[in-house]
Amino acid sequence: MHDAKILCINPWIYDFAAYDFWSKPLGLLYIAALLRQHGLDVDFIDCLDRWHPELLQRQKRSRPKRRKGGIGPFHREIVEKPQCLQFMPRHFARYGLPESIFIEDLKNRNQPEVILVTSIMTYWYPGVKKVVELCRRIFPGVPVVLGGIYATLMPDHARETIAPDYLLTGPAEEGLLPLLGHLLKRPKLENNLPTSFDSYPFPAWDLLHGLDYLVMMATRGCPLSCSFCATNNLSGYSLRQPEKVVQEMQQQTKKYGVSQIAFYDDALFMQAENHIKPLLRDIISRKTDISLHAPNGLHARFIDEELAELMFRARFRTIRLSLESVAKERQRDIHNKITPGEMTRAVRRLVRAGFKPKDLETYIIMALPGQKIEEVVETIGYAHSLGVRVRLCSYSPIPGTKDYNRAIAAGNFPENADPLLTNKTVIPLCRTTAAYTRYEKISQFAHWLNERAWGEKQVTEENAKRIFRKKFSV
Ligand code: B12
Repeated sequence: MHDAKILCINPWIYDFAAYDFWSKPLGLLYIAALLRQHGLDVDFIDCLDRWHPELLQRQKRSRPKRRKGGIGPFHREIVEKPQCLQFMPRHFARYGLPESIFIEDLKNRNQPEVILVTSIMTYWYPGVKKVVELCRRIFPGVPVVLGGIYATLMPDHARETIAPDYLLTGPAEEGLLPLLGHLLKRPKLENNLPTSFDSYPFPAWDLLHGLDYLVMMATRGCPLSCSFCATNNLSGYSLRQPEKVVQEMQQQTKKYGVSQIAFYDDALFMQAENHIKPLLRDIISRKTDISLHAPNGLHARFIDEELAELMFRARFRTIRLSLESVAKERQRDIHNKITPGEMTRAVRRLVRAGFKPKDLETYIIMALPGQKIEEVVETIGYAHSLGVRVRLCSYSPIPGTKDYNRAIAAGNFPENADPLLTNKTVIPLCRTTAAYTRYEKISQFAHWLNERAWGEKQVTEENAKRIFRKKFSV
């Protein structure tokens, strides 16, 4: 029997697809560490736990399936597709622990005094709802506090749909400790609130069953304000001290016996001279066997020769460069983040530093408001001509962003839509089977080109367009 005052829960994912691409509930693990620092007894259930002993036993495995970098598949169970997603020609599934394991996990615990539930993507809210319903059934009367990204971006929807006892928006530290002080009748909890990201204790990774990698942030937020992105609505922008980040890397990888680290930063390369460069030099000087992954898009504009070389020597293994689009008007709109010329130079520098082009990936965005298919095809052709792999991202309209409001004003997205329709897979601005099929073809085209990335089979930019028209357009 566990006997914790505070039970933290990371809910399931409900989606058409999900894979553990370095997916961890970092925010809630920070909160758990912070509460412990304040003397509270904390327990954790991660519905996305691939290391759960009972799950592994049912799968007849001693450890989860995993690929290079520690990533791997979640357990998946097909569930009924919600009404508003019926037009999608795909199964809808719950990813993570089987429900029965989660229920057993709750029942095996003494009643906590407070339950904290996090939330991530807006369109994953059914998992949050399910978790809160089951908690209410098994621990009636225990207050449930909801926070996280969905709760911050759509507080009204969350209050109505999830009906938590308390909902806090934004970074937790400001409101949570005073609230717990009130609920647990420990007013002293309000003292010693962390003043900066560096004054947080390291995330409480020991609360998870097993780890194949760690995730980390060297910065928080982003100084830009791209029209499709919600980061500015979630937190301010701040940099951690490079030496604190390296200290965390060294201590935590040693403690947990892992060597893979994924950065969750939105703007890892901003202010490179006094931040990422000294940070990488420090890592290199320690001669660690740590591999670094950057699954979030990197700003290629800041990759000069020195940074490219530092990235190679510091063992970056996953490099995703944000390109978004080569169309000029689009680039203006998304804050002039990168021009094709800058992207070409960054790729050349990375290759000169030792990376193979096919190990580099570019993020390209598709299905933006008013974006023609030709713009996407042209951007794909350009990226392929650099020899790099293309990673297509379809646009998810995020409440509170400029593009979300524009989409509503232009009649492309319903006001007060179910957040399930903000799922990138459904091509939210179209929401039809035909549009889904059309964009699937573009994904297949990108995949086809990726198979030919670099070397003899590589296709020229002009040929790429022709091949698209001949083989992949509908
Ligand atoms: C890391 C990340 C990812 C990771 C995975 C994250 C995961 N855990 O699964 C990867 C790279 C895979 C990813 C993918 C995508 N992502 Co992403 N991602 C992020 C990012 C950069 C960081 C999230 C994070 O962990 N932050 C760090 C922690 C410390 O912060 P936090 O979770 O917010 O926690 C704090 C507070 O929220 C609060 N809190 C948290 N929990 C709780 C609980 C309680 C009780 C309380 C009181 C408070 C509280 O306190 C915490 C500490 O301060 C955010 C942007 C951002 N700045 O948040 C986008 C973001 C969440 N992603 C977004 C998008 C668009 C995507 C993609 C759809 C991109 C695409 N088009 O393909 C994909 C979708 C993946 C999928 N399968 O559907 C959007 C949200 C979309 C949406 N509709 O909800 C965001 C907001 C970025 C943006 N562009 O605006 N992403």
